[in-house]
Amino acid sequence: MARLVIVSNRVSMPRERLSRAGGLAVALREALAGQKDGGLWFGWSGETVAEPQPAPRRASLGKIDFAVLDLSPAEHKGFYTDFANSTLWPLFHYRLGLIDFHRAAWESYLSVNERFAEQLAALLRHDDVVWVHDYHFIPLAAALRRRGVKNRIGFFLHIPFPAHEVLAALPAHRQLVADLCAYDLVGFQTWNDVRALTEYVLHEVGGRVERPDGGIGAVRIAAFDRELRVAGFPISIDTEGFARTAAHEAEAEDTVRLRDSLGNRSLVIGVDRLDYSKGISKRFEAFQILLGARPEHRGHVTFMQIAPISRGEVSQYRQLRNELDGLAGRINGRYAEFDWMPVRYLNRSFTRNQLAGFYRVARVGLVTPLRDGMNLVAKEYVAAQDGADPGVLVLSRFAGAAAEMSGAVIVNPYDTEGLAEGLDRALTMPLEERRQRWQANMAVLRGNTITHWREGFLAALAA
Ligand code: GDG
Repeated sequence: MARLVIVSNRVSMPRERLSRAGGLAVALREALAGQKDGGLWFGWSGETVAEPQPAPRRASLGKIDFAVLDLSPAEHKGFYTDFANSTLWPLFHYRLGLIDFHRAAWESYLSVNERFAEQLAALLRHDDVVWVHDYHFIPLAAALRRRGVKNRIGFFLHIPFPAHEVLAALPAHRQLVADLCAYDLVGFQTWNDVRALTEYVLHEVGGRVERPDGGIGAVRIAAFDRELRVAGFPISIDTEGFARTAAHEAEAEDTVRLRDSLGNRSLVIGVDRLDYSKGISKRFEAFQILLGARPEHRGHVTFMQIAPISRGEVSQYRQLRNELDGLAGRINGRYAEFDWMPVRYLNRSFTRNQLAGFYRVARVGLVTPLRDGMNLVAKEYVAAQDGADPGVLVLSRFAGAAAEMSGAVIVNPYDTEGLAEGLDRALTMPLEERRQRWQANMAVLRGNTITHWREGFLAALAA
């Protein structure tokens, strides 16, 4: 087994508390620790300094080495805020109206990728297998290839890949896709994303696309003088681990406090980074419609939205925050009673264990992104349920998870009245149907855990 090198924007360094980290950080660390020849995790330190040192800062933990680079303030603005978060993020989430494209930001994105490639190339051994993550580093393989790197390099995109004509709104779309083709294997969350890239390659580039016999397995693409494979690898969670944590947390102090605070009201829960892709405003509106149209729910349902602040440096995120503050205030102002508050809106984060306990208390998990690569909250909510009396997942058709969660109540988040109906259906669903739906979802989650995802990708990369 060759050494595994993982590249991601944020590196979870040895000192960081994994209780606050996402399941992905844990899974990647496990992947590195599990390699016989050890692993290297390379990326941004998360720090911005006036004059970044050229060479990476190193650390190690058992068989894992860490190497991180700082960004300069200009790089932080150009590469990270303006290009990754204000151009690629909205574009890939189909929000053309929110894009703020500037050539200087694109140049900064490319030059940070060049700088990172330069430093990484110096650390690589000839038989390392490299696995690059997410939209911050699409051009990295091409930059490594320019430096003579011949290693196997795979890429996994955590967010959706947009349809041809949406992607074409990016002035640099052709170069971005050409750079993507420098990888040996490109993994997406869903086969819908795979289709989006193949359509682009066929119609925009005039490349070749070869689907495997029987339609299952990686698609082969030939374009920009390169051949590569593209496939769907739906990311998942540590299903049994999360289920155990939730069962254990059922009697933890905070879970009990939450349950006591509800009395015999049903809890609807939403947990998201405060991001416009998550459809939180539509969700608030739908809850308001539900209370208006179905007065029987008034006083009997509490909606708790946990939304830690994210990307506060981007103006659209600040606007969203103002909008949600207003919506929560208006709904509570209009419907609250002296002994019941319809919306509990919390701009703070909780530990994974606390969240697991909260999910378990909730009768409904409300996950309504306007577009989402996968959405792990949907999966965590399902895994956290008590199988004897499970809650219902209400899920947007635009989350990657919708392709797998056949037991969810599937909604279109743009249709707020339909969303309110879905919510009503979930709140009034009989026990037998809740159990059947939960079992269907849980069977999928047991058959596809984060370990399956990781091993599936690495096996395909090695093949
Ligand atoms: C990107 C893609 C894709 C949330 N609040 C707290 C907290 N969380 C955890 C959740 C979950 C994770 O963060 C969020 O994952 P999502 O998948 O829901 O969304 P993104 O952050 O947008 O992730 C997404 C994912 O990458 C993986 O490929 O699924 O589509 O957009 O695990 O539980 N965790 C803690 N406290 C919080 O308050 N500890």
